[in-house]
Amino acid sequence: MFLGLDSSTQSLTAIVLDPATAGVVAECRIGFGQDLPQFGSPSGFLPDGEEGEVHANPLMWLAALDLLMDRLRQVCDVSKIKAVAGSGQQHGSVYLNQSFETVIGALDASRDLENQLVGCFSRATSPIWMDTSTGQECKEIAAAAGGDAMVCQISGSVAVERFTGPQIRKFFKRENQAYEGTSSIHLVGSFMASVLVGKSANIDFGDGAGMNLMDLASGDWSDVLLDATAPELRGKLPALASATTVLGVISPYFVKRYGFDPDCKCALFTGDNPASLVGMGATEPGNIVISLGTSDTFFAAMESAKTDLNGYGHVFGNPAGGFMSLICFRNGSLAREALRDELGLDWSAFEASALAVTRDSAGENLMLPFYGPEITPRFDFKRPVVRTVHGADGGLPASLQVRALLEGQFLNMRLHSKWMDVPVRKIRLTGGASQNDGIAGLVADVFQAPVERLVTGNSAALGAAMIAAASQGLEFSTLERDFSISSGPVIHPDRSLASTYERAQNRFAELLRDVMDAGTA
Ligand code: ADP
Ligand code: XUL
Repeated sequence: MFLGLDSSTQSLTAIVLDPATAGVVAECRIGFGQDLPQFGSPSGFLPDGEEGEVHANPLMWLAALDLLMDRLRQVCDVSKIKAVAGSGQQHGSVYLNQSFETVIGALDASRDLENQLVGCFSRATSPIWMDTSTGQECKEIAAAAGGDAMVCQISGSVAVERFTGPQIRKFFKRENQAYEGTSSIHLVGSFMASVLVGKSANIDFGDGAGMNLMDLASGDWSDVLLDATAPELRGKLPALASATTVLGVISPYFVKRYGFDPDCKCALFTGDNPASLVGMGATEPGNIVISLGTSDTFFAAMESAKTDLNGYGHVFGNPAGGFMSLICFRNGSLAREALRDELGLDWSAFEASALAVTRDSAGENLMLPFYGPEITPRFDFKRPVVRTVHGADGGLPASLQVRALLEGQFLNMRLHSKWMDVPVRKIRLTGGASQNDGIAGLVADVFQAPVERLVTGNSAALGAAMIAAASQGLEFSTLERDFSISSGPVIHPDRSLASTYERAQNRFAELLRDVMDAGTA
């Protein structure tokens, strides 16, 4: 059996699969808000950060790992697991002092991880992907490295606020002594992998490309970008490797405390999106994946590494080899939740609202669906902007507001994915919101493409388990055939709405331009 772990924004999930029976044997989830309320992070991060800062407590991820393992051993025989791999929310970084490697190399199975690692951090909290506070550092990095085009050409993305390099630079500038006392900097995923294997783990090409530090062409850290970011940085970063690299066997801590086989292998952790590409059966070009998690993402395997100079698109390593493109939208589930709560609905009423409205109202009422700063397009929105058919703000019945928000989200996605220049022939939908039929139907209509969902909901954890299996010699193509199985009927678009959404997209683009040009929202 193979175990995949996904350490994402709001939860830590495990999926165990058995290739012999092509079945998922067990699935467990720890929700940071519900299961670990003592960390004061109802949505997985520390609320009320100033100036766009969004941080999380890395001790919470460790507490979740102990809790998850404890639950997992109650529902499956973990001694049969041959290999583990994982994924983490991308870009988030963990800053460690010199005691880290010693502590993880000699963990005491009678004490929990949180208490043993509490002294290993040179920075108490970890900036995560929602952080928009490093605009200045992005400018400085671009200037030092020879301009945006150069940063994009080397790393696959222009310098981006949430990416790790700009975050590291800000730490170096503001907390210089703590930066100097930092022996190693890990991504969320490589940090979790290090704890599992009991030594510092490599960063994989999928997650490494989300740092503005990796040279896509060589698969090594770029000296130009390292120098533009912070001094002595190479020595603090783990080496890069491909996701299926075997790091070693699982740490004795997990053998003694939870009953793992001492010979259980650990492969790398990649990013949640690259892992999801695997879980969705999309490692070969052809399927577009839309993931509706805390963030919404739009991604696909690429024939060749094409970059987006507008700065919205990214190129990451594909865990099965080659590259993938990705665009990330910050106002995903949290925006849907905000409107749901404003209207006093639950998800089924939200779904009913999206399904209830007639075709006549398709694309009529426009909403810029942003409840807070957005990264695609990059703008400090404060609240949604609504333009009804009558031109006035607000005043719409609940069902039309739900429709306008969802249409706005997918029109924005459609608009900003044009640079990829790939025909959207088929969409595979995943993430917490993908089970919502109202949402899935609107994705099909706005993109005018058939939508499929898969049997397994958490495609990142599934993909991670598949990477664990691939690290032991199984073929990705076989694993995708057996595990990336679509559930239920394909959702077909209403073709009569093609020109409606073409027009709506143009109107949406105009409204967006007007609001951004005016500089306020
Ligand atoms: P992440 O991996 O980023 O933690 P998930 O993919 O697990 O996120 O998605 C979690 C989100 O899914 C929740 O925040 C919630 O807003 C959303 N969600 C769950 N069920 C539904 C539903 N029926 N309709 C719409 N959204 C839903
Ligand atoms: C991708 C991104 C998010 C995180 C959290 O660039 O920032 O999707 O990976 O899921």
